Amino acid sequence: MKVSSVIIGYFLIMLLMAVPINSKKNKVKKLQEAVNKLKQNFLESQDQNEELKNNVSTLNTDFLELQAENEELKNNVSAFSNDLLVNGGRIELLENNQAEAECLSLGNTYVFVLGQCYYVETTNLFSIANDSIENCHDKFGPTGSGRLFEPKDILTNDAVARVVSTTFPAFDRWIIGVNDKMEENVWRYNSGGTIPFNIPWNSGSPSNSGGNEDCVEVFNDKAWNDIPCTTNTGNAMRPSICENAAAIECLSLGNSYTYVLGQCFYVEMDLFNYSDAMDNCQNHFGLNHSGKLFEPRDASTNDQVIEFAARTILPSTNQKMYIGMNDLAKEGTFQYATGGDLVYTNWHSGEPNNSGGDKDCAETWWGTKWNDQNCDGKQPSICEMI
Ligand SMILES: [Ca+2]
Ligand SMILES: [Ca+2]
Ligand SMILES: [Ca+2]
Ligand SMILES: [Ca+2]
Repeated sequence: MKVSSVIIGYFLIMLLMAVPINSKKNKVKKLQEAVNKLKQNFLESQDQNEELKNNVSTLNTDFLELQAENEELKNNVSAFSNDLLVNGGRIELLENNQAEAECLSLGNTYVFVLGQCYYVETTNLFSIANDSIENCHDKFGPTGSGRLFEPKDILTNDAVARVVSTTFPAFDRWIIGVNDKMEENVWRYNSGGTIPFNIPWNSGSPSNSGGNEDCVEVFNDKAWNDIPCTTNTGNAMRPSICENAAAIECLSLGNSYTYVLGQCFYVEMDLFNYSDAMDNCQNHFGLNHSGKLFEPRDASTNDQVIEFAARTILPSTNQKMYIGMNDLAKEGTFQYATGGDLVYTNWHSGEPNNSGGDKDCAETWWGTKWNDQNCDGKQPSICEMI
């Protein structure tokens, strides 16, 4: 009994001792595991760090590439701007060519100088400057917008004198539209306003010879001389130069204006609905004229004006512009906005179609063709002077 109880006691002791040993072993194992995990985390962190480094490096590369792209875009924009300038120049040339062709088509007594058309009177010679004034009236059409040449600046004076003298070399002096009738030696244009540049008087001029030299001629060397307006005693017979006051007035209003076949047109690039576009046209032709939406009455004017408008609103591609026709009064019957049946039409095929049942206002589209559109949309428009 005693031995067995000793043995049992021994086992008990061993058992008691074994528990803490196992517990220690577990702790060590757990520590080991924790260390392993830390190691693993460290390695993972290292990996992540490596990955981040790579990302940063990629970002740097991306950034450099973006910078390069940005630079390239800048260059493209600059090249595009240059293209626009070049095209702008071409467009101006084109306008000029059309105006010149229109001018020269009037006859061989017309010359085109610095964007303007001049009539040179070499058949009816005048000794009295006043007689030449009336002669100019109808030289640019029945509107009577012709007047004696009023050089607006010295450049125009010199260029016109040179071109006219070389085109008609049989003459060396030309009556122009300048006088000092109101006040002796205060020189004004016939249409009003004093001369805004230093007058290139010929040597000895103005002399007011005989007390009655109140009109002006320009010599072929571009210098001016005062001549009589109202007496012809021993006075030379002179040719004269006429200009188109309406064209000059129109083009002086700005770059969005064109003068086509005796009429002045304005391209409104701001966006208006049809009704506001009609109102807006009234206020764009100076103090002495009103305006209305463009009412095309012949193919030549229609095409030239719409093509000018399309070029004017470049680089915008919105080339749908209101023009002055609608069927607001009677569905299906288009009339001019200021009244009257159409005397000419240029509808695109299938138009006007009143699509959706609410298309009552005319617009340009597809080049010089027309389309019926609703009247509420805001878009550019074309105006004509009245
Ligand atoms: Ca005088
Ligand atoms: Ca004189
Ligand atoms: Ca309609
Ligand atoms: Ca339509």
